[in-house]
Amino acid sequence: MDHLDEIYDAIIDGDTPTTVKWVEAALEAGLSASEILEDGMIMAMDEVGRLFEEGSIFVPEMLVAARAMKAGLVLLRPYLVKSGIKPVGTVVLGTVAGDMHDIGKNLVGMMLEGAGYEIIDLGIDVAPEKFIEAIEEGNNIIGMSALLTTTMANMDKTIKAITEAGLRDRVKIVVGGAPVTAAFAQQIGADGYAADASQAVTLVKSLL
Ligand code: B1M
Repeated sequence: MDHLDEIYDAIIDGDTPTTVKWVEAALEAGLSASEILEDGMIMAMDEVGRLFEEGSIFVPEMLVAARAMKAGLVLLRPYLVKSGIKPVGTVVLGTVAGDMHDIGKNLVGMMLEGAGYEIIDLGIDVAPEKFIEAIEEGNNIIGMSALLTTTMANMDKTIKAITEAGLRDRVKIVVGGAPVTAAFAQQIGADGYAADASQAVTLVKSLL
C-alpha cells in the first residue's frame, strides 16, 4: 500500500488532517517526495479543477482542497529543499496581478531552492511596479506565474512596463502556469517558458 490513493482522496475531500496523516505515512513507507507530489497531490488538484469545471464542486471546496494540498507540501518541503547549499543566484517570483493562485509558484520556488537558488517571493496579485522595484534592487531574474486565461495578459503588461522603465536588458524573465504556453511566452517577449517546476529549474540554470 503506497498511500497515494488516500492522499488523492483526502485532498479532493479538502481534509487537511487526513492529508497530513497519509503524506507522513507515505514518506515513512519510503516513497519519494516527487512521487507523492506528482502521483498523489497534483493529480488530486487536477481532479478538483475538473470537478469545479463540471459544476460538481464550487470555490469553497476548491479552497479547502488547496489548504489540504498546502499542508501536505509543508511536509515535502524539507525533501525538495536541501538545506546548507550555498546560494548560486537569486530568483524573484510572483503570481501576476489579479491572480490568487500560488501553489504552483510555491512549488517552483521550492524546487529552485533545492537547486541552490535564493528566492524572493513577492506573493500573489503582484503589480508590475513590484517586479520593477525588484529589478531596480539589482535582481536579474524574475519568474511570473499565472493560472487564469484572464490574468495571463498581465504577464504581457508586466513585460511592457519593465521595457518602458528601461530595465528589460537587465533581467531574464521566465513565465509559467497552467494556461501559459511556449508560444505565448515567445509572443510576449519572455526569455523562457517552463511547463512545470523541475523544467523551471533547468530553464533558470540555462539562462543564468
Ligand atoms: Co482556481 N481556477 N479559480 N482556485 N483553481 C483553476 C486555475 C481552473 C483551471 C479550474 C477549472 O475551471 N478547471 C480555473 C481557470 C480557468 C481559466 O482561466 N481557464 C480556475 C478558476 C476559474 C478560478 C476562479 C475564477 C473561480 C471563481 O472565483 N469563480 C478563482 C480566481 C481567483 C483569482 O485568482 N483571482 C479561483 C480561485 C481558486 C482558489 C483560491 C479557490 C484556489 C487557489 C488556492 C491557492 O492557490 N492558494 C484555486 C485552485 C486550487 C484551482 C485549481 C483546482 C488547482 C490549482 C493548483 O494549485 N494546481 C485549478 C485547476 C487546475 O489547475 N487543475 C484552478 C496544482 C499546482 C501544482 O499546479 O498551479 O498549474 P499549477 O503549477 C504547475 C505548473 O503550472 C507550473 O509548475 C507547477 C508545478 O508543476 N508553473 C510554473 C506554475 N507557475 C509557474 C511559474 C514558472 C514555471 C512553471 O516560472 C516562473
